[in-house]
Amino acid sequence: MLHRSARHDACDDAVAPLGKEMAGRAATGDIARVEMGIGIRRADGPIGAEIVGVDLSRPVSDETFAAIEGAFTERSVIAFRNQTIDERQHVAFSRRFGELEVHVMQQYLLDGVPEILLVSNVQENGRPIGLVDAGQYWHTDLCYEPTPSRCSLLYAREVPVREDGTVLGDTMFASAVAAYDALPEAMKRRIAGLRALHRYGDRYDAMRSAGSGRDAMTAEQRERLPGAVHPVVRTHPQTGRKAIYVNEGLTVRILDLPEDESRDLLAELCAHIIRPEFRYVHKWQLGDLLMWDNCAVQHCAVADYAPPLRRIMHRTTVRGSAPF
Ligand SMILES: O=C(O)CCC(=O)C(=O)O
Repeated sequence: MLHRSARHDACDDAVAPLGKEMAGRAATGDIARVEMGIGIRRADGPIGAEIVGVDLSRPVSDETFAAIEGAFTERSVIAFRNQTIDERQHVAFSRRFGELEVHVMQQYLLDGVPEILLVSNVQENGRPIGLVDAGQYWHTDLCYEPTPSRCSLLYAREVPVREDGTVLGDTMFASAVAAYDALPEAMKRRIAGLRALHRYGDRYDAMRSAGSGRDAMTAEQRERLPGAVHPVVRTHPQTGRKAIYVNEGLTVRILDLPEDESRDLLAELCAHIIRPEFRYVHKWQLGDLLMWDNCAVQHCAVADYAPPLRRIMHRTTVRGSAPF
C-alpha cells in the first residue's frame, strides 16, 4: 500500500469535490493523483483504478480521453463513479475505443439501441428483460469470436441492495498478464505455441441445464457462433505484454494436446489465473461506469442476489483487432 504524502493530499484537493466525496467508499486504494487532468485512484493489486474528476455526460476532450486511455491500458479495469449518462452518451463514449459489437442474443438488446446488451435479473410479463445470469463464470468477452473484444463498458442503472445497505452482485476480475508473468519458465515454454478452441454455445447450454432463465439459442444464433481458435498465450495489442488466454467458462479445449492432457492443463491454468493476488473485485455503486480490457483480464459476475432485489446493467462491447 502506498503512503499518503503532502503531494497526494494536494492532488486530492485538485480533484475535489468528487474525489473527497468518494474517499473511504472506494473499493480501490486511497491515493488519488492528478495525471494529465484526471485523478487516478489505483487499487492495491496489478489491476483496477477509479478515474476521478470526469463527467461522462459532458464532452470529453481528446487530451482527457488520451489520459483515460492511458490509465485504462495500465490498469486494465477502471471505474467512473457517480455518472448520470443516457444510452446515447454511453454508446458515444464507448465508440471512442473502437467499433461496437451487437450481441448475438438479440432479444436482450436495448430497444432502439442495439449496441447495448441488457444484463438484468428483472422480469417483465414473466420473462427476463435481459441476459439474466450473464458472465456468472470466469471468462473474457467474445473470446469465441474470430476477432475477440477489446473492451467492455458496463453501466449500473440499478444495483441490488441488501437490507443492511450492502450492495450485492460484485464483479471479480483477474489479471491474465500478471498470471502469465508469474508462471514458472517451464510452464511458459510448455504453453508457447499452443492453441485453444473457444465456443459460446457450450456454456450457454450448460447454464440453461443448470436452471438459467435464458431463452434457448436459435439455430441461426448457434450458426453465427461456431467457435474460434486462438493462441493460449496472446500478446496485448497496446502494451506488448503476454497474457494467458484461456478461461474456465468458454474455452472448450486445447487443440494441440490429447483430450485428458488438455483438460488437466486447462484446469491448471484457469485455477492459476484467478489466484487472489491477481484479482480486483469491483463493489458496485449506482451510476458506476466500469470498463475492462478483454485482452488483459478475465471476469466473473457474483450471483449472490435474487428477486425481489433488482439489478439492471447496460453493456457495450468494443471490437478488438485481429490477428493476435
Ligand atoms: O454483470 C456483471 O457484473 C458482468 C456481466 C458479464 O460478465 C458480462 O457482461 O460479460
